[in-house]
Amino acid sequence: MNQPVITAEQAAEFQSRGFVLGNRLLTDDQADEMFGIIQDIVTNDDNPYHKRVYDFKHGGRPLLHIKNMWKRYEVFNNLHQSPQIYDALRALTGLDEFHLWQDRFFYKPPASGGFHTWHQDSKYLPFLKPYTAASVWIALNDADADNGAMSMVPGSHQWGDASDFLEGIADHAADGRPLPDSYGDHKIQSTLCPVPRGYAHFHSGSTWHGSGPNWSDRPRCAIGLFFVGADVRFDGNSMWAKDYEGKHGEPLDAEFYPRLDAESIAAAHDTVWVPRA
Ligand SMILES: O=C(O)CCC(=O)C(=O)O
Repeated sequence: MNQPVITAEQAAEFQSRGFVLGNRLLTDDQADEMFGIIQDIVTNDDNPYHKRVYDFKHGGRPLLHIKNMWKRYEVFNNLHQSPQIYDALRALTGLDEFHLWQDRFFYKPPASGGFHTWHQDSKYLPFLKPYTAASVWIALNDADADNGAMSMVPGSHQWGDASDFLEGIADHAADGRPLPDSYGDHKIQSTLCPVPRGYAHFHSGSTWHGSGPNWSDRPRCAIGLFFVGADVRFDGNSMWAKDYEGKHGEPLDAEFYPRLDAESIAAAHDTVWVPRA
């Protein structure tokens, strides 16, 4: 599929709201193939990665995840090299060069699947400020209100580091409890973000978001790809730095964090690159 995942209108929406639903990225067959791989990992004891599944377990309900699927399976390795994702990132951020910081699947089992606390991704990113971070969240099943789609707070990407405030309301996602009316001078109004299977949803690293439990009899599975601008510098002093490769103050090493630029995308797909107008 080669249609753009993000149009100019969608890029403008991302810039003003901090998130946007993009267009279809994967065919149903591609989404099903990825879902099948993840479903096997989480349900099959004999799968080599089964024991490496982590559980956020917020409120005691499972929210299963593994990072760096790109290192384990070719289909996931191909995903972050998609020219559509690269084009979308350029349109959303105005940058031309990125690193994949990590990918991570998020799996909520039918009926028991748990919520994800309200948070900003930037809290967990060990980089010296300022930097640009944007995530692509690709639904591998239809995600909706019943099976735990994400919700986002429009405009919150412009409100700075709200970690302390968000910690106080993190568990509101457990039961759809409304958020407080305001944060400082800002009015808080969360919005549910359903994503059909195969579609890509984008959010900024600073956007407030969370997701509810899976009350349905369907699984809810997605693969999230977390990208940063290639000009980031690793913050070795961050409390989140310890599990990652990197030297304080240095750029990211493409061996551990694949680099996306015009050259890498053209090489991956043997296509002629058309620069942005
Ligand atoms: O899949 C979810 O419910 C949460 C994912 C998330 O927080 C993210 O992609 O940043």
